Amino acid sequence: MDSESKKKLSALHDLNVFADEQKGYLARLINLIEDPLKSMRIVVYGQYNHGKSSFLNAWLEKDEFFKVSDKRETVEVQEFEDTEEDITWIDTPGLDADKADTEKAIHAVEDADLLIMVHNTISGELDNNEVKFLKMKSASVDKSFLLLTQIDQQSQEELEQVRAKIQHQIRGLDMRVFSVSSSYYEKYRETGNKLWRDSSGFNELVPVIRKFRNSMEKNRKQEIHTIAKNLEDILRSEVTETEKEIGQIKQKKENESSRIKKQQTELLKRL
Ligand SMILES: Nc1nc2c(ncn2[C@@H]2O[C@H](COP(=O)(O)OP(=O)(O)OP(=O)(O)O)[C@@H](O)[C@H]2O)c(=O)[nH]1
Ligand SMILES: [Mg+2]
Repeated sequence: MDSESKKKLSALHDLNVFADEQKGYLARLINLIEDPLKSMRIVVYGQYNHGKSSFLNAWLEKDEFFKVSDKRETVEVQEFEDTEEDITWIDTPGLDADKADTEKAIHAVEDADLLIMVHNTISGELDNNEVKFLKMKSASVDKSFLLLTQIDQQSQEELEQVRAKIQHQIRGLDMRVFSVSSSYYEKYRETGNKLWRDSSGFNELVPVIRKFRNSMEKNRKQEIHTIAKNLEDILRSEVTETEKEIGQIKQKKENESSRIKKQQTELLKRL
């Protein structure tokens, strides 16, 4: 993108026309046009302590690259670039624990090719904010899925019950749901016993991530098109609204000047 076009697009930010969410889409649009070939960005987000960083460490086979603890831990967005797969993985601070943390996570979510919401099944069904987030993010472009974590902490029966409740909560979203245990995957790494890997749920994720990566170029083109169309629609309706207001002001002015003229004629008659 040349600097003139970038200036024009950036200037849209200052128009006061777009709501915060749309400003996020605009930022994404600028990023996509500016650097269309950057590696696929997968953003892992969700509430704190649900297992985001643990999942990333296990998936990337890293020992504590992303810091893990049983309290609120990640407070900054952190990236890892997997150059072999050409994928950048992004860990985010937990949502809803702290306003600044939440904002950082939301900002990271804006520039994602694939969004993975992590939800710990031992906390039961999704809470209202998680549902709101999933609905918001799947409204424009289909690029997110739900990852249920820590399944090793529940019986198969309990897990089925939680899954059924969650499926009900996200009905109509056409969103894929996966269940994993990062602990089982770590056990596979420690022991080399493939049974742990099979129980971890990671196997099912591999083809999904690959598929996303292989269709990234097509997805990005579609995303550019969708965002541009949405923003254009907003701008057009803003123009129509402004034209209407100008028309009303003109009409008011005309009414006022004919009233003044009438008054003048009345006065002149009396002189
Ligand atoms: N049993 C079990 N425990 C897990 C699993 N995944 C994460 N945990 C534990 O859950 C706690 C939170 O894990 P984190 O990975 O730090 O969670 P997070 O979502 O990154 O949390 P924040 O960084 O605070 O947002 C830690 O005590 C982990 O050891 C899992 O698959 N099984
Ligand atoms: Mg973390």
